[in-house]
Amino acid sequence: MGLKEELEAIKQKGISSIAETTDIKNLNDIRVKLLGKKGPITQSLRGIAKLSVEERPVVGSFANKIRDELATAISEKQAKLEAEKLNRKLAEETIDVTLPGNQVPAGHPHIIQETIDEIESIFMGMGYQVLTGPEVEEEYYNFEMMNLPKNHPARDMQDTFYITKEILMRTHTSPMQARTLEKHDFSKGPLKMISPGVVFRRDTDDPTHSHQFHQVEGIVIDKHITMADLKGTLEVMTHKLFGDKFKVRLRPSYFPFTEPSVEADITCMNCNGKGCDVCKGSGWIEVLGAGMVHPNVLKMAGVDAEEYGGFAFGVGPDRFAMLKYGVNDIRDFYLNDLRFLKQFD
Ligand code: FA5
Repeated sequence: MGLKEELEAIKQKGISSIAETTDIKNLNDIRVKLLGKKGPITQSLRGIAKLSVEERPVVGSFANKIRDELATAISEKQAKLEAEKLNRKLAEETIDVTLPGNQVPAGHPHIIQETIDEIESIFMGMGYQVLTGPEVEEEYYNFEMMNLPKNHPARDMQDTFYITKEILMRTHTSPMQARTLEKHDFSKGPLKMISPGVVFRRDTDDPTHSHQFHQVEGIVIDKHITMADLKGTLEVMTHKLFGDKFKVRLRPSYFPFTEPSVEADITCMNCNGKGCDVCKGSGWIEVLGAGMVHPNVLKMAGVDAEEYGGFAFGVGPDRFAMLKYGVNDIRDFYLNDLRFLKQFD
């Protein structure tokens, strides 16, 4: 057999083994075997020396052509096998979009937070700014600036967690009245502010009392503000929160930082006003304290009490949430029992 025929036979054999293989690894072995240094083409070219000078370049370029053809056949086959492999993989991994998805449990804001958010949006709609203040507060702002000097008997109304003699856990959000009054520039307009937050008292826990609860303070100071403005504002708030579902009553009360002072009660949600354990037999739940800001509070904060005056209130959103969602024990809000919380999803 001449060298050319030998090369042609190598090519045919190579082409058919490339065609037969179905495996990329095996194809690679074929490449090494056919085209490598020890492969049949290189081996047969050893015989080129025996050829005439004219024949050598002809057979040499024929050998190169065969090598190129085999290399092309191998890479084409490789591309084909890889495409097949990819298609197989894609077919195996097809996603069945009709299968039901995995439910990811999602949380939601606590209902007290939702109640606070609702109160905030009611007051923002009436042009109030929303500010927050420190929970660890100075005795000076919590009491002194609220017209409760040292040894004032009304300090006992709010049993206090003291950290030092001068630092305490705030017992109400009212210190935010003093803090904002001090800073407010009345030449730029009236003060209308609410301040939500957590407060702390050494109260004994019961269905309507917790030692840690929330308040939303409110204050409006301008010229010519009257008690009727306070009443109207509280009516708007309760109406927007509860609709006509509950009755609201205002009764005279006492706070050292307001004069006159009132408290507002709402029909007990548990007994609908008949009297039960939750409302201690009264048929009413107290939800807020309010009044006309005492001139001493204004004066201490550097505000001209002759010219300016207004009202303030402190509402208990925990009690609102009890009424709104029919919860008859405030402690349920703080136990974080998922069975309780999930009811409000
Ligand atoms: C005050 O704390 C006054 N600072 C409110 C105020 C502000 C009056 C501005 C005048 C002007 P009182 O202690 O009554 O007031 O609390 C106000 C509201 O907080 C109550 O009406 C009630 O809704 C809620 N509250 C009071 N104590 C508790 C408690 N232990 N647990 C849950 N809510 C409470």
